[in-house]
Amino acid sequence: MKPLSECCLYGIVDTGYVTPEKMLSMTRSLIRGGADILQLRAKKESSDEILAMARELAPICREAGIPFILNDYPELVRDCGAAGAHVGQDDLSVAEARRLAGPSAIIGKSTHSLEQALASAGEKPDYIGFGPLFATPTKPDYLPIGTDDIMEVHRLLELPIFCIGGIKHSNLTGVVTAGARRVVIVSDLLLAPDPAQRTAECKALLTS
Ligand code: TZP
Ligand code: MG
Repeated sequence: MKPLSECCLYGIVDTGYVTPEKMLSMTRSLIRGGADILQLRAKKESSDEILAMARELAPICREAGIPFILNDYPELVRDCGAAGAHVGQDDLSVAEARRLAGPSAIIGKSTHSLEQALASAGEKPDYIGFGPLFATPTKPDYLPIGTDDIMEVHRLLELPIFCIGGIKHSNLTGVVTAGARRVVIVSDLLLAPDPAQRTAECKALLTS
């Protein structure tokens, strides 16, 4: 499986954008476009529904050699063969998520400010999300933090940092110039006319 250190483009298959019948084909499109790591994010579905979806997506990611991460539900990680789980500020602690998901699981944590990133790094997640940089309909209740702290968070922390929130192909060059090395992109990939192509275009901007 691709190590996190080699992951720069993180895609999220979000059921807020993808209908159930498109989940598998969307996952394959993002992989074809070069997504390095994928997450299943399903905010409205039950844990049984999430487990069923995850059991279908995990083998596709495993075959592609990329980590498959569950948003929340660390207790389902082993059951579905995911590589790990992602927890938010109001979810379980990193330690508790790791205990449930298993010692080799990847545990990621959302952070929404420089201060929170520094505090959360103390919990020893495998990576953090940092954002939302920009206002985004995918997470409408969060205040955007802008790009000013991106350089500083990278200077202060060693772990992989994925900038997130309102990042699109059209602003990605600016985000990279502001210091981002890794990004999560959700709606810009999922809503693109050709998600695989959009993924490839974003990947090119991150690896050139
Ligand atoms: N956490 C912070 S912003 C965000 C999450 C899950 C949503 C990012 O989605 P998009 O569509 O790439 O702005
Ligand atoms: Mg959560």
